[in-house]
Amino acid sequence: MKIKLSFSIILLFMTHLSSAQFEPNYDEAQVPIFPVPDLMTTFSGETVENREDWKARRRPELLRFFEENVYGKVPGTLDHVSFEIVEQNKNAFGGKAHRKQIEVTLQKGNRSLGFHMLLYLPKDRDRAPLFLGYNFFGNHTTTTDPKVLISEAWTMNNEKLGITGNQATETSRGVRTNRWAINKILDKGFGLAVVYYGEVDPDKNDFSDGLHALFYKDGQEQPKADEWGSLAAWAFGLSRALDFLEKEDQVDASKVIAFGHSRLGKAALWAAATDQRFAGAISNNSGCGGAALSKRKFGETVGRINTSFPHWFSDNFEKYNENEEALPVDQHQLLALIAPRPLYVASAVEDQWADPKGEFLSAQYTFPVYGLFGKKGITSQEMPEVNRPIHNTVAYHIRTGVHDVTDYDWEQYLIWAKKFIE
Ligand code: GTR
Repeated sequence: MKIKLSFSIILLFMTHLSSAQFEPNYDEAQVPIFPVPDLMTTFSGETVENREDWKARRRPELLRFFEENVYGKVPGTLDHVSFEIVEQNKNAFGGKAHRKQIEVTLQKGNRSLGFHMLLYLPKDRDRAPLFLGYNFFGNHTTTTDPKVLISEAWTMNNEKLGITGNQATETSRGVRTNRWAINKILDKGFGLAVVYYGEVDPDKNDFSDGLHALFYKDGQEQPKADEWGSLAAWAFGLSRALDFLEKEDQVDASKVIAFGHSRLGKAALWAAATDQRFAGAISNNSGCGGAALSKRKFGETVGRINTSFPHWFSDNFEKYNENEEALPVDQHQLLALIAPRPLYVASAVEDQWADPKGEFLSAQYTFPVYGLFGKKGITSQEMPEVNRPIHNTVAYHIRTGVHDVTDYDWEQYLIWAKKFIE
């Protein structure tokens, strides 16, 4: 099928010049007019005619742009990756799951870094499809299972969750079970693998530790301007977790879905964009630098995110602080890098900081690329009603409530994954 779509969409809103630089805008009428960078026209102005064109020319140049100017390039290759099963039990979760805890060790020269993956696999399945995602406060927070190891890595303090002194303890076991519907996941025949993101790269503006330090040349103290920030490091970690899953007989490694919430949703999207072994991706409330369009400047903006979290993106991305107009790409082009694989973008009504409409439009704008592969994207530019999901190869929902991962979200992901991934 030959599809030619000239895709130049102008959003008809008023231009607004904000005097208060980092004041977030929450007024739709103040969203600027901007041309949406065309997915189907190369940087040199040529039209993408078919899927071969997309794969050979357009996809690589977009990927390169995001690598060099947004998330940052991985500066080299590892010398060695090894895996050790440090704990396992065939009767976990009331007998319905096989639990494995794996230490993944990454080596480069004489330096090494280890992180732990917690894996639950449905017992009644030979090779399960699986969700792989990071958690914010440690694997032991995702479940009340007393056998789950507590990370010794630096952890962000959180009084409410009982984490002080940057160290997780028994007190925080199970405090985030609400975000991981493990029973539902297992009951639907899926596995779940989780990793504490701080073991891959601590979430602080300090490049002396974590994955970055592993790759430094002698005397180097931080990544170069076009090299990786923390989001790209976390994405790289997901790929190394997938390296293990490919060796695990009980997992169908061709059906591993990268999942993430918020900053970890940004990381999941970048992982699926850079590593085509991922069968699909789920972005839960990922917002700015994730699924949301940057040029709308609604809620969190590029300048704001680079100021609050200077370590997340490459230094090159700072060129676009208060200067989104100059970006030759926008986040729908990140999402399109995942095509033709299934992609789910989810928002929450009260999560205006993440710009639900920008998340929806960005998912919607990917449809010409999915169309090239005969896959159905989102055809209507109207946002669906609240709690009325659209489940195509590209899926979207906006639910009631706040910035979070809820059972409702997981119920939708499972229905969709059964249809499009399993
Ligand atoms: C916010 C940040 C968002 C999002 C969120 C989260 O503070 O501004 O981009 O990543 O944190 O990860 O919870």
